[in-house]
Amino acid sequence: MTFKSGFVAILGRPNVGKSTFLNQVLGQKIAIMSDKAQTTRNKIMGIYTTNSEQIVFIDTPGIHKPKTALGDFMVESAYSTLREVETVLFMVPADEERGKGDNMIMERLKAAKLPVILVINKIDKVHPDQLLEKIEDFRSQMDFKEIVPISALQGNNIPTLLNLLKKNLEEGYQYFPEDQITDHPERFLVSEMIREKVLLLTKQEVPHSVAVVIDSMKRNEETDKIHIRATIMVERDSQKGIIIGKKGSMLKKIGQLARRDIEIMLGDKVFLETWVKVKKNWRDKKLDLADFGYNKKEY
Ligand SMILES: Nc1nc2c(ncn2[C@@H]2O[C@H](COP(=O)(O)OP(=O)(O)OP(=O)(O)O)[C@@H](O)[C@H]2O)c(=O)[nH]1
Ligand SMILES: [Mg+2]
Repeated sequence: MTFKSGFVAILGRPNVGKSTFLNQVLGQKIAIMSDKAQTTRNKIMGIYTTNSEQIVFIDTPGIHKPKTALGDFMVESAYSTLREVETVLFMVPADEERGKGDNMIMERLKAAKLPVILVINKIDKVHPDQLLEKIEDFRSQMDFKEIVPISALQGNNIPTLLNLLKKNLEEGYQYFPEDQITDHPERFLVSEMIREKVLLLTKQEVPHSVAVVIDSMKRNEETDKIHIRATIMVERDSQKGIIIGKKGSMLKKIGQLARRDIEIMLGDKVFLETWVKVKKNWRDKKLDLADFGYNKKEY
């Protein structure tokens, strides 16, 4: 039997459910998710492997109008995937009107000349009639290879989409070993899980102002736990106060929730120590961006 493989990008505006979809496909959480826009900041590979095929999905930051150097990095890194894939999944939400953001993305997709599958997500939120209108509206804008409505959250129609992708794969290598699920090291996933809890528990500008850096991560022979020391970076003193909370209550909660996820991911007991540090306007400082994992060289 010949082996088939291919690279598939997941692109779209922020908050449409790209990372939720990736995690559903893999049956494992490798990309953090939240109800805040601009959750994903780095491209992240999700590798789906069976006996006869391998699909390398690339989850990308939501495409938006950038207001900071971090935003520039995110949007550029999303578009850069167009040079790395054979197929694009363009994801839009069923419960929102097509907007300028979608139109802008479609212009770039047309120029890339790649096969594009329109994935209409969150169908659990709309009436079927509304869905038909959406399909017609998008069909009039661009020549999609296919249009597939799904619910990434509930898993509806994901097998259909996967089968479609499999059918279109070409003969190719198994690029990654079958037990490899992502290209990022555990350290990255750990820092992301901590950031996810900050997104979950804070609002307004705070989620956008946070970066998480893992200072150290190693097994302690005495406790037989993985000891992790992480620093949560914020942009202002007031944000530091919010992250720490009354008598440290917020930081404690972030740590507890993150530790639970990290233990599941590592399959090991974890001791997590978190610190908070202010780095003024880091989102517009090239050196800080690189230090915090938003390095242009990486895409
Ligand atoms: N009702 C419903 N909610 C969904 C569905 N898929 C995702 N969501 C929710 O939409 C929000 C955004 O999901 P994410 O997966 O973080 O979205 P994203 O496109 O990766 O967002 P960015 O990383 O910011 O670009 C979360 O609150 C999800 O729970 C769906 O099929 N139905
Ligand atoms: Mg995401």
